[in-house]
Amino acid sequence: MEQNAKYNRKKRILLLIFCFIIIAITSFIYLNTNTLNSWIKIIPDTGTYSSIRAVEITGDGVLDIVIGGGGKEYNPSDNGIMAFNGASGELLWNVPVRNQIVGSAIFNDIDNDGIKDVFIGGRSAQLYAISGKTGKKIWEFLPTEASMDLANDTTLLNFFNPQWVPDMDNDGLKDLLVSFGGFVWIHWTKLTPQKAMHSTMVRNCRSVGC
Ligand SMILES: [Ca+2]
Ligand SMILES: [Ca+2]
Repeated sequence: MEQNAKYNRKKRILLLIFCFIIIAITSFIYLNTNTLNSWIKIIPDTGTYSSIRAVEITGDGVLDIVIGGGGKEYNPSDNGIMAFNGASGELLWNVPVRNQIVGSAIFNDIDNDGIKDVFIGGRSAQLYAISGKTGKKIWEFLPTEASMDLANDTTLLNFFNPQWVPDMDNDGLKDLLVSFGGFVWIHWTKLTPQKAMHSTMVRNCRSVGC
């Protein structure tokens, strides 16, 4: 009898230890899975009409995030173009702009550092090539000048989403096709084909100067 009681007590202890191990393993997996797979990032005073695009920047095998943004229309912002670590949500770099970046990014490595670079456009004639690795500008279509009248100058329109086209100038790199237009102050009743001021541009991917 006494031996049976000892045996049952041993069985109960082993069962408790087994349950404890199962709970510990399950909790570890649950907590780590949730930590790795989700993050929330809030950028104060910044909004966006741009779509998220994924690209590898950090080299850890988890795609990172590039998105356009900005503040109020016609106001500069430090957060015109932002890159986030896809694994952690950490802000990798941000690019200041003179107005909102409403387009979405496309990618190609044009400085041959092994990291794809970012091509993105927005309001007030902004079109950029940005180093994916550092966030530094490689080129921009029209640098900011103090004399710019962003609200009333009908030549400072909006760049929308660029697309890749075959290499047009034989420099070994695909080139960019991008639409440009949209003067926001013109009333629709006064809109004629001549006043619509929409156009499409083909830009050199390596240098905007060509
Ligand atoms: Ca990554
Ligand atoms: Ca690059």
